Amino acid sequence: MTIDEKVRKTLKELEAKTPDEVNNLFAGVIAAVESERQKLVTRGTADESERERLAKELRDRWLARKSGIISSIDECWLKTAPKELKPAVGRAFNELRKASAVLETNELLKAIPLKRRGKRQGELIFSADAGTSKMGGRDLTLPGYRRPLGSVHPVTQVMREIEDIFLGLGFSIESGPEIESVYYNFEALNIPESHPARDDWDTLYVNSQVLLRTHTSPVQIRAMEKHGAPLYIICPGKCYRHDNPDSTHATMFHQVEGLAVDTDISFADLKGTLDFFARKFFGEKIRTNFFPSFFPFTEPSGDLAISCVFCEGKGCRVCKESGWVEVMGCGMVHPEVLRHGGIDPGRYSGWAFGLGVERFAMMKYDINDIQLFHQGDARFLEQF
Ligand code: 2NL
Repeated sequence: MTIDEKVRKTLKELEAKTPDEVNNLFAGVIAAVESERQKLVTRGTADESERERLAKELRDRWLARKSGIISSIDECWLKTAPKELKPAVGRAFNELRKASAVLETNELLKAIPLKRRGKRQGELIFSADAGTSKMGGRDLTLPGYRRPLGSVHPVTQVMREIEDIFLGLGFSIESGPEIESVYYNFEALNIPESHPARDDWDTLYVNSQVLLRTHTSPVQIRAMEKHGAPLYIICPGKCYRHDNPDSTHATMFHQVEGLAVDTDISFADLKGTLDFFARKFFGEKIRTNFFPSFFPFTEPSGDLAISCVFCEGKGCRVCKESGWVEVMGCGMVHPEVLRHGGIDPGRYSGWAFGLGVERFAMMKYDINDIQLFHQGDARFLEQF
């Protein structure tokens, strides 16, 4: 029963029949006076007008001549008390009157502090049982701990650099799920079940139909389905392989794949675009070369090589004395793959490429171990 309900009942209804029971009842009321006052004093108010409003509100709730709690106690408890209880009720009522003098508006105004603060802070102080042992004496108004500013991860930096070059050429960025279906990761890309990439060794399976994508190509299939042709996109993101980790292999790595689909797209467009991209990324001094290669999703397929940045093409250990370093795979999109993306290969053609971001970062910054990117060692990361 709330205090407001109690004071509207008679002593008989409240089953207070002895002086002790009457005293207990009044003790409860005096405790309520003190607790409601304390709450307001601890909370404080944001400004004078709020202080006046809240002080008057509390004063009227208890002391208002007609409808206040004290006058209700007078009416319901004192006036209706049986003769034999009257002296006890009278004494207790006088005690209550004295105790509730702290609720006079002037007394409250003196006791309630002004606390200037934001809304959220006000809620915290109000709700966190301020001043009680629960708060453990903590000062919620102290500033937080400052942490040193970090830096953008080198893989993210390189990924953004690659994105910027293609955005400048009018490409859009697409992203998609890292947990993929066998269909989007393999079947739609013309990778038959017998292909070595379908082997358990290379792929992390969730179950027989669901896996962690081994490349970002499934995003490109999804984009073809969603937007149709013409389409100029790049797909950056995380990929996963069931590989033994070493200095050039990691279970998780990043890829950027690109796709251009339009009427009359030729291998010349691929060569021109990727040559432009490689010069922007590695510097205008480098030269590019395309070597024949094989991917099930492109025909013909190629590997793009750049002239070795260490020996400038003369031949060294890095380029295995060839003068060329392979940097990415590419090719003309296989007609079967266009069809899986819902695009008519009789009308449209396209080129595509795929590159490893960690590998690009290793070439750019002369890093010899891919594991360094994923170990989170600040001594390594703060160099970028
Ligand atoms: C590599 C090779 C490549 C592609 C990725 C692609 C995607 C679609 C259609 C056709 Cl939807 N091709 N992607 C094409 C050629 C090579 O990546 O070794 N990347 C690290």
